Amino acid sequence: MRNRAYDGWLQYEPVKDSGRADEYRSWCGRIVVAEQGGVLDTAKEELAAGIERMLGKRPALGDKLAASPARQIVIGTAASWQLTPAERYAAGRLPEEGYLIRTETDAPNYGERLVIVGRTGRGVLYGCFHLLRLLVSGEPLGTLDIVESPKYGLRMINHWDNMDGSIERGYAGRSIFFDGNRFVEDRGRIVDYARLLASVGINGLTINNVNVHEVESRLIDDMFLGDVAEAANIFRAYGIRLYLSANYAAPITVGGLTTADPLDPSAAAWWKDAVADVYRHVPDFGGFVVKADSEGRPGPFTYGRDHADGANMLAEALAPYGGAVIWRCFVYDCRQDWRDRKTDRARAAYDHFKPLDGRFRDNVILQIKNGPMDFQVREPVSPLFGSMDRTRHMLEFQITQEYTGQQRHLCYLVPQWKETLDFDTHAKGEGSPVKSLVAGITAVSNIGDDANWTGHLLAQANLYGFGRLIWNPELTAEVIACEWVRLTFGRQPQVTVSVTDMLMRSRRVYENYTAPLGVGWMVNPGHHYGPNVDGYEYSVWGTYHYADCTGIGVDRTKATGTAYSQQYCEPNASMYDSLETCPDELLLFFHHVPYTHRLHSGETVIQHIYNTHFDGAEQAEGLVAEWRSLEGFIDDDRFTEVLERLRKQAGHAKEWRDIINTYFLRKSGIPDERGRTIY
Ligand code: GCV
Repeated sequence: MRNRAYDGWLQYEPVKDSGRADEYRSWCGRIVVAEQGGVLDTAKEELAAGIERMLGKRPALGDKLAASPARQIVIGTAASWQLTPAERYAAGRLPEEGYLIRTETDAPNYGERLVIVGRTGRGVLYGCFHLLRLLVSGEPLGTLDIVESPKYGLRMINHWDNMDGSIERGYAGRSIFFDGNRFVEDRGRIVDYARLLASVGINGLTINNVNVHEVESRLIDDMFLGDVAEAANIFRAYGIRLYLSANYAAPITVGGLTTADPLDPSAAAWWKDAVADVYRHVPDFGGFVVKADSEGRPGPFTYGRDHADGANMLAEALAPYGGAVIWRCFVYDCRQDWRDRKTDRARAAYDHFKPLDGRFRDNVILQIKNGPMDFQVREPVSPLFGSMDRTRHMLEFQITQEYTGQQRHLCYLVPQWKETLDFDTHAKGEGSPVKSLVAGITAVSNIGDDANWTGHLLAQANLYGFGRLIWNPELTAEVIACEWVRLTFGRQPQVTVSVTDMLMRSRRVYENYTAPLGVGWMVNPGHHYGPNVDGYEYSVWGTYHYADCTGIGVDRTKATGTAYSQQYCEPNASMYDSLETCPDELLLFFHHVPYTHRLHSGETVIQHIYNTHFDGAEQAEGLVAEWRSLEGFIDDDRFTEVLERLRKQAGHAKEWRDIINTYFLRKSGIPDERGRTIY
């Protein structure tokens, strides 16, 4: 039986409106593609298969225009002799991965055609997926004139999959790549995943965890390179380049050397040989993602060297092949002491990397998490963005919901990502948003081998939304949500309105019943699920909120705190530093205040905590009610599985509410103004 959840947003239901179906049939009877091989073959196949599902008939395929049918679809690049000279010219002028879709009715001798033209095969593939989206949306085809290209050249996904089949921070089953310390035999699921990613424009991917353990270190040697090459072939057909996470200490653990010192010629020579081997197997290999000197991973610090030395050694080995080193900036000292009020994890990435600006080779890209801490539901944007003029850097988001409900709670993350992209760093004066400063964007995947890929079916919206947003960061979170709902559940207005509304509200709901005012981290240590206000307060990882009987929050101001606020450019530095101007939602990230401190909203901090927690739990119930109103509009299987998750979320939100409220009532001794039950 067909599993709709598995098909994600590529449902391609039969077109119901008979007038529209007739119109589509008139255009979609034949696909002409003169070029062969690679991504173009995939584009042709995807288009033909999608049309067949929607119109019940597979289009004829050919390499020449035919006299009949009167209308046809023509796809190709500038090299295609079936396009008119003007179309080929236009194709050659498109950006690398751009495409145009046009209805052409007046070129003599060419007939009526719907053309999808790309500068490259990848562009054509993206254009075909776009046309399929138009068909699903019921758009007329008679006057199409669309030109599109992605904002960023690097649009990537990172997997934190281990070769034993487990996934670090995975909430949707096990790895689709690995099991039992080898690659899986059945690669069908990998192909289906590549389709989903390509359909939203992803063009790069790592398949293994940035914490590279023993077996995974060998992905770059003969033991696994054959399998790596096969995986790369699958992704290449969908325009996606394969990268690997590398173990900085591989010269020792894999190569048997005694050192991985970046300035020791033997280590550098070892990497050169290793890289040459990788390219023999995967000629278009993208490069390495490296987590070094972070959370116990090896790195150049062992040898008294810095991150530039380490990254440059790898970059030199990759440069001759056009490969890149993506070096992560998630570097901090995870052993903190609560007595030391100056050391601050939030400062760490900037303190480590800013002084190295200008020292990295051209093919090094620094990968910076959106916030200075670690993917909390609310934290400020990392001040590293825009701080390094002479270093290419990219942005890292987390689609997997480690701190945002682990795909058991609904939390649509696109609004959060948009806030990051739109944040004005002022690095080059007013009007320097993050989105204009980065060379690319990546995110940690949220999929596993669960039948619906993401555990919570509605979490598919985050994977879809990530791809769409980084293709075009000007799209609104709402437009993306709405698009996803229609593609996934069809175009019934009740469903579109309700599910879009649920998605759009969900992050605020989650934030309401979890950690208040940007303070973060009130979760159980280790697995990071469920409330535990002091979970990290009394742990060696020390990610503090400093709540006591008088107040709460981390003082990161210049005068009395860690001075983290000063890592931002003006006017952001002053805005965060001052109690008068710091936004409420980040107040406790930057300031330690008494519970009686009055927010800009007019509420006191303590009353805000009570109110948001009561509201959040109620709003979580509201999500259940809203979903229930869709019974009968959505097929039973998908309806029931989402309902189950939402019910559990509502129950868990109450637990959050009660634990947080009770904790702060007891700490502060200040009762709820509205006299509600706090245990
Ligand atoms: C892959 C957080 C997560 C870790 C993750 C790390 C990282 O600390 O909890 O599981 O490790 O981030 O991004 O490297």
